[in-house]
Formats: sequence, C-alpha cells, structure tokens
Amino acid sequence: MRALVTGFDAFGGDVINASLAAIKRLPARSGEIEITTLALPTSFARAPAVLAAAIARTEPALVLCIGEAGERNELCIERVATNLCNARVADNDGALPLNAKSINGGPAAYFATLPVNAMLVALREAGLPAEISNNAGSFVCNHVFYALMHLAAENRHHWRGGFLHVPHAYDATARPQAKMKLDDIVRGITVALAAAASAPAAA
Ligand code: PCA
Repeated sequence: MRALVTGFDAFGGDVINASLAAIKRLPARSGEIEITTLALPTSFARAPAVLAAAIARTEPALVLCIGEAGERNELCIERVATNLCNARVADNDGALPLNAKSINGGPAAYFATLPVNAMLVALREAGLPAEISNNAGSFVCNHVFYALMHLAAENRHHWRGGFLHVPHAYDATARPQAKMKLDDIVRGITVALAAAASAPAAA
C-alpha cells in the first residue's frame, strides 16, 4: 500500500517545522506501507496545487498531511476541515487572508476519511500523547486539509485522506517550550499510518 505523507516548511519567522523535520526521518517502507514524503510550502496559494500534483503522480492509497501546531501538547488527529481561511500571521508569500473561503462554493466542512478513532487508539497504545481535534485552525494547514478532502469529494478518488497536527519538537536546538521529542513524533506518524492502513475508513 502506498502512502503519501506531507509536511510544511517553517513559517511565521520560525526556522524549523517539526512536521517537515519528522517526515524527513520516515523510512521508505514501514511494514506493508510504501511511504512517499513531500514538502509543502506554507503558502495558501501554492500548497494545494503541489499536493494535488503529487497525488496524481504517486497514486497513493492514503494521504496523511502533517503540520505543526506549536501550542498543542500532543499529536492531534484532525477530524474536520472547514471552508475558512483566516490568518493571524502572514504565510510564506506574505498573504494574510481574513474571513475568506478556502474554496468558493465548497461545502462548509469535510470530515477526514482516515479512521481517526483507530488512529487515536493505536497512538495511545503505543504510549504516545494523542487527541482527536475538531478544529484544524484557519491557517494554511486547514486550507490544505480542506483542499485535500475537496479533491477526494470532487474526483471520487479512492484514497483516504486526513491531517495530523504535531507539537513543537525538542531536539539538539533546545526549545524549552516543546512538548515532544522529534523521535516520538516520527514514531507516532508510523503508528498512525499503520492504523490508517489497516482499519476501515471513517464513515
Ligand atoms: N502549521 C500551520 C501551517 C503550516 C504548519 O506547519 C497551520 O497549522 O496552519
């Protein structure tokens, strides 16, 4: 089974993004899952097209997009993408959309089709801090998550899609406020992928 796993480049004046640092450490294969990783720009305008092109190219069975939510304390499996762009800081192109739609004419929200409950159970059984989140925010992560699920809905793709927010990671460059070790985030991603691949899709 092929999985496409994405992370974002650093944004908001930061120099590192735990999502990108983590996906760079993923193996090319984990059990039955063949993993393709992709860096997305933290750009409202550019990220959805980069993601769509990679999906067309790799024809994955599941797509897990990952972003950093520095203030969170645990791995947050996002359940809902909303049709809203409302930025508090500029993206990496200087865009600062306020009260805008992610996709004009699109529905208010989409649910992830990855089995979020099974992923949560698997992460907790692996001893990792995890939650299901019902709010992916209104910045580029939510926008990409919404675009991903819109693509699935419009084109009736057969892949399952979802989003994971990870906290700041601590590593050699001490980040006193960080909540998780980068290695644990990497382990969490492989555990989440295995659960996503084996459990039935979300209803
Ligand atoms: N986090 C941001 C965008 C890129 C990222 O890693 C967010 O939560 O929207």
